[in-house]
Amino acid sequence: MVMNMRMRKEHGLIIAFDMEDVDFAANLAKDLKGAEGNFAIKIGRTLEMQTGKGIIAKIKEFSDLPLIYDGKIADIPYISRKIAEKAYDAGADAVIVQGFVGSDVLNEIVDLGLGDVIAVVEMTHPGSDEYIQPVSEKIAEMVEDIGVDGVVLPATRPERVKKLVKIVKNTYVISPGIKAQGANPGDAIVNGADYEVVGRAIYEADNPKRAAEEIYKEVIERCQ
Ligand code: FNU
Repeated sequence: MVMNMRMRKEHGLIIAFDMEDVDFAANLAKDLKGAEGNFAIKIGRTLEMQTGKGIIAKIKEFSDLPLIYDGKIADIPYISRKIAEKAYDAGADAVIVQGFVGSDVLNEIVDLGLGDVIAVVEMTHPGSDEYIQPVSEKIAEMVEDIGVDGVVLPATRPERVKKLVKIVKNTYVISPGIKAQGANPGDAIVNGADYEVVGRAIYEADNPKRAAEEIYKEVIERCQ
């Protein structure tokens, strides 16, 4: 049984591993070992679909960074629990679950006690305004009451981060949307987020390790 690492409420950069080349992913994980900064790795479905959950174990083998499985779990409690269990067993330290599915699903995964649970409260894309944003404050209250470890808030809407962090006082906040989706490094952290999430701007860069270090530095400089 692999020991899971809990993430802390501190500033850092989460690198989204959404690439489709498994060897490239493994090499980047190795490369990041000596990188300067506070990093975590988030494995998305596009990478997972290449090999299945084995990719989580493979990245774990090459990296000592916290590993988040971003399956955006959104199913009935029984199936959601199964997905989360498989991800934790494969070596994930945290799993991402949709908040809109309701408290029974979130409780089911929190009760496993196998690692961090990160709930999506509001998303980064424009369509998030249609159905999620009108209820995201209620979602934030619900996940705070349940006691999840972390939440996702959109760096693409810094004013929403500022508002929603006041509700989720006891969790860490991770915010995607930097660069490829239009937000600037630091936009979420200066408004109260703890980690920013960056995918394409790192794994599509000529030198991904250097890009990660540079973006990390930019983010940290903005909060000083
Ligand atoms: P990049 N992500 C997101 N918006 O972008 N988990 C959300 O609301 C959310 C996410 C993830 O744009 C997305 O799946 F809840 O290339 C991807 O892995 O920097 C990453 O954040 C953003 O990638």
